[in-house]
Amino acid sequence: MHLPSEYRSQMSSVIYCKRCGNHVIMGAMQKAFAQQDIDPESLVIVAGIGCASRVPFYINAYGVHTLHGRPLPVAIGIKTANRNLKVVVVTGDGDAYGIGGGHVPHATRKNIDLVFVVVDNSVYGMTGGQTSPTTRQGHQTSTTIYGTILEPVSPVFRSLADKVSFVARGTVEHSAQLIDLLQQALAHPGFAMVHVLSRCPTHDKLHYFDENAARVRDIPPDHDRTSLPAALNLCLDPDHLYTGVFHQVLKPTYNDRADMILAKAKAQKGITTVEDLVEQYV
Ligand SMILES: Cc1ncc(C[n+]2csc(CCOP(=O)(O)OP(=O)(O)O)c2C)c(N)n1
Ligand code: SF4
Ligand SMILES: [Mg+2]
Repeated sequence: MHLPSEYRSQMSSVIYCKRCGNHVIMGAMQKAFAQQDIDPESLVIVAGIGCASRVPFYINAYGVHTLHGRPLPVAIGIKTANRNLKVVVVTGDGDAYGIGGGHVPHATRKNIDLVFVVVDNSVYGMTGGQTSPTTRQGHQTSTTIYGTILEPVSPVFRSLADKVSFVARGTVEHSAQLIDLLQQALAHPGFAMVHVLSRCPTHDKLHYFDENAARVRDIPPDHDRTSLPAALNLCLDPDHLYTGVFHQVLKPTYNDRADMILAKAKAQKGITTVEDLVEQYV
């Protein structure tokens, strides 16, 4: 059995500002890893660029700090190369849905077995609080001083539309629930998206979550998480901002399907060894 402290890296100084949501997220991840008894030797944290994406520096596990918006393709490569690894992507709202937005639907439709933690503080925190894809319409940011014009992207809605096999939302204000959601995501065999409503107190004084705290509700216990229409209804409810597991179904992962195709090809071509395969091309 592992302890949460075993997942703390040797890096002495954490760059996060006071009250930053990333402190809560890191603590929740360490507790979830411990409760799922994940060996740090078999854990890989993959991140892009941004404040949220610095998490791999502070977790005692293998860590890959990739390019801005590129954690998903790197994570897919890692999981495909070594299926024994537990792969967790930590990304920001800008990293995931701005520069990295093109990668998301291709990763989700593969149902690759990894956890995708989207830390949504609704701004580009690291670079000074610019508007991000999830900034709500009318919100003031450092680049939209009269309010953001565009409608925001909804990470939960997009995931449901892409039929992601596990979709959940938590917040940094409800750490016990967040630990539970991360544990469920880690245990899920397939692509598991956890949208975390976070905060950037340095650059976003009027945070969406604070303004909407009264609308936050736990998903009702009788919600049928296997029903996509029921999940969409909860997500689109104008009066409530739901937290919990919206959707979960079991379906073959990318690696499962690759194995099936490989078995079929081997059977049809009579290939049983690597030598048989090479023989076909010489
Ligand atoms: C190719 C490229 N473009 C732009 C940047 C500058 N940049 C660094 S972090 C960032 C935004 C990160 O926002 P988000 O993903 O929401 O993370 P947060 O800092 O809010 O946690 C940007 C634009 C970069 N590092 N690389
Ligand atoms: S700038 Fe914002 S997101 Fe970045 S560490 Fe500070 S509070 Fe956190
Ligand atoms: Mg952000």
